[in-house]
Amino acid sequence: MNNHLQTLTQQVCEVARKAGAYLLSERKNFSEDKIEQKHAHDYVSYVDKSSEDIIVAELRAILPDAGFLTEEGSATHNDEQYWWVIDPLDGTTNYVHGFNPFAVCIALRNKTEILLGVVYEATLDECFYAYKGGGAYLNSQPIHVNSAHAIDQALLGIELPYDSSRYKDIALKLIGHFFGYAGGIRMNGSAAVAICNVAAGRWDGWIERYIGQWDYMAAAIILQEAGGKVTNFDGDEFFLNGDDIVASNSTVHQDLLDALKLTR
Ligand code: LIP
Repeated sequence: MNNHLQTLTQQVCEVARKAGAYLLSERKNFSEDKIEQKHAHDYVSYVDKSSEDIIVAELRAILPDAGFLTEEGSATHNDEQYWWVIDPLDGTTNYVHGFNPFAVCIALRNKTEILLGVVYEATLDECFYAYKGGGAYLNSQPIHVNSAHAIDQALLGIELPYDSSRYKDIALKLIGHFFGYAGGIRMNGSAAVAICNVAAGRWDGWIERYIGQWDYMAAAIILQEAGGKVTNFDGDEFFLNGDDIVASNSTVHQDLLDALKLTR
């Protein structure tokens, strides 16, 4: 199984790079009149949809029996044993503003676990990937969290989801709690790249709710394989079907969960 997963992961990296190259080339001609709004401040364009079409077609050829859960909903899953979880463009708001980062995210999961994940950040040509039991990598180099950082040294991502009405109070309390207490606070507009930043030891923790499985699934296994910890807001490690994620270098995980208790 591991040899198979390793080969499959390399094939998925190629698919993600292909979609990433498409995103980069389309950005040269992108203009605001091509944007549609899904909900308030939640954008989509033909670029997200075409990137998804490219990915779905390639993955169908690689694993014909697998189903799909995709952000733009162009393919579905029923009772398949395995299914792909795809965000064809994570960081859409960054993309439409000509800002970075943005990424292609592809994970393969079953009912109980994530088997592999690939996050390709096209602007820096950074391909993060992992498969179960195989370690985590950035462009073929092994990556690991920085578990030496305690909370007062920790660089934390406190991201702001589209759902401002439900999250505003939580976000303000988290920022109020960590500002001046943690080493620093950032937000970058891509859940997947943020979690990979933790996996690569650049950031030490990250929190967000009201996100899709496609936003975090691929990055979550990359972080786990890099020695980090991923749970939901209650600290439960079975987070796969939820919309709330706490990701960390392990060391600061309890600090993040404790801070979330203060928001209730
Ligand atoms: C977005 C992100 C962003 C997060 C949003 C959203 P999209 O994904 O990753 O960081 O704050 O809630 O999920 O829409 O760009 O794929």
